[in-house]
Amino acid sequence: MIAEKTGLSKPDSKLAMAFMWVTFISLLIGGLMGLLQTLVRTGNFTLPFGIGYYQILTVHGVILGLVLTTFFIIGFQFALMAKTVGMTSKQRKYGWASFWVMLIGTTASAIMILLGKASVLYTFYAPLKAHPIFYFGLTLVIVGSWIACFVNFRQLYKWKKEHPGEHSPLLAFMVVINMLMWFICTLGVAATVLIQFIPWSLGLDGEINILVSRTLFWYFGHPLVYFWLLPAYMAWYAILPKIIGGKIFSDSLARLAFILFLIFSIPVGFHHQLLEPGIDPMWKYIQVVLTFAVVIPSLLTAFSMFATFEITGRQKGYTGLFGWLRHLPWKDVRFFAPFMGMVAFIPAGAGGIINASNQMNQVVHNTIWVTGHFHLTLATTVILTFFGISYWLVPVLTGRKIDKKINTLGMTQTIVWLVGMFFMSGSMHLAGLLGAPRRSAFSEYQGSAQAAEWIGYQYGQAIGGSILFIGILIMLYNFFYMTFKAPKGVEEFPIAASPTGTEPTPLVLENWRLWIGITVVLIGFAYTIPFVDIIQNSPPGSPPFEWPIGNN
Ligand code: HAS
Repeated sequence: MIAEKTGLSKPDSKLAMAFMWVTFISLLIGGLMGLLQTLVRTGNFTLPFGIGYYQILTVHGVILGLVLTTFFIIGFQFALMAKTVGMTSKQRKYGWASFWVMLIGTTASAIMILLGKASVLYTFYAPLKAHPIFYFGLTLVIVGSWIACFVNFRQLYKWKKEHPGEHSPLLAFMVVINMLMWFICTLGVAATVLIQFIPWSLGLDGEINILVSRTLFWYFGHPLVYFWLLPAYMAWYAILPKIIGGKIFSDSLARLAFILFLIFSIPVGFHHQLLEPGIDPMWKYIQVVLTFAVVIPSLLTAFSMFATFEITGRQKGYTGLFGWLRHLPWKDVRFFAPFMGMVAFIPAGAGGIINASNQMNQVVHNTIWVTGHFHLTLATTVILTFFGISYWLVPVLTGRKIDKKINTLGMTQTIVWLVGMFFMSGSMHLAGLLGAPRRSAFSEYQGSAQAAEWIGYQYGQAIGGSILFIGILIMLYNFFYMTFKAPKGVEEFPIAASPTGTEPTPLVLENWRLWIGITVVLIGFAYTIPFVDIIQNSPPGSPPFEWPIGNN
């Protein structure tokens, strides 16, 4: 009965729900660490039991930035694929294999961090060295995610064979683009972990080439941010229109935006390394130009969202320049949370463009401005959209319905989150402009006059962090309520229809060979010469640097 209306069978729901559990447990652990960090940075709080600042910073970054996101995304995408193109029992088995491999990897890495043997932050920059099990754990997380990639590829392939000449469902197309991008970019991080970090951490290799490791990391690190963003865009393009009572603005435009992400999101990693010596400035310049190219699909998305809202409003009879804004379902959390995420993306995206501009990057690089940037992009735009998705997805998976109580709590949670983030991310941006460094346990720098300018903002961060922690507690309550307490029933799996009477989507948009080919050529162009140069002109490698336990 439930399967008929939501289109998800019980076994499909169980699989996606397993990923949701890890997501929300991660939210609790990672969020608590974030709260502790902001308290330490006020200068008035010391961590108990010899726990180190960099230890909790690593837990925070790894659990929220890598674990929560990857589990939510893969679980959500499995649900989308099951709904749109179906999932065979064999594919589901592989889906479970991906879950367990990722979970074992996560647990192994988390144990090492908690034991104080991997306080290397989520970027695990060399020459900071972690226990080899930390790197093995990360490898398993990647391998598990690759299993999910191939399940998704297989699902679409099978559907296409059974529906010759038809366009793939938009959401399935988007999932496959995201997983293709993920697969290509994780090859970089897998290479540095397997070839450089693991032998080095086992003591088989005395030294590590730092620039090679960071270049391979950022080859992965920037597409990683779009791996987080694209599932939010899936919801914006194909789910929100249904929630507001409209249709997708343009199927072709949505597909084009996703293809542009595939092509342009990878050959841009140097914009994270603009201040690093050893990379030819010409290649940095080329990758900055490509970075500005990857802004285009986000601008297309902004245009498409405004068009969706306006067309739907006018169809409902709202007139005037901005009259159509009134039709939006402001009291429906499934719309309100992602919409506020969109609004936050306007300043967040502008911040990204500042970061990418070479001269301005000199001002903000390695300051807490960058931390402010990713709390606005990832922790506001993306996470608020993920929360918004959870308000219908979790009830769909548990066979319950979103009720008035959870809707009101969800609205409250969104507002608490926005207020908390306004203080925390706002303070980070401002302190960063005054030069306050990121990744630092210190607050007063032994009474330095310059650091005194930052203290007020550090209090602002602690106030924001505390409000955000309240937001986390509300969200966890909501998750438990939707899982165990909400009234039983059939919740809608909202997927919008494509517009009628428009030009058909061009077939070339599904020419996978063409798009993968262009992606590979562009990566080869942007990376081959500088990478060979980096290897040929390397300075001596570095021996490992390890934190003592209690790494304050
Ligand atoms: Fe970034 C650093 C550049 C987007 C995440 N970024 C980071 C780091 C993270 C991160 C985690 O070039 C730190 C990494 C570390 O640990 O060192 N970023 C960009 C650029 C974009 C960008 C150009 N970043 C993101 C997104 C992230 C993310 C998205 C996570 C999800 N970022 C950088 C650079 C650095 C960096 C440098 C390195 C800094 C350094 O020196 O270390 C672009 O993709 C942004 C484009 C976005 C837009 C906005 C479009 C707006 C839309 C909303 C429309 C609203 C509507 C509703 C319709 C152009 C789509 C409005 C309705 C109303 C009624 C108002």
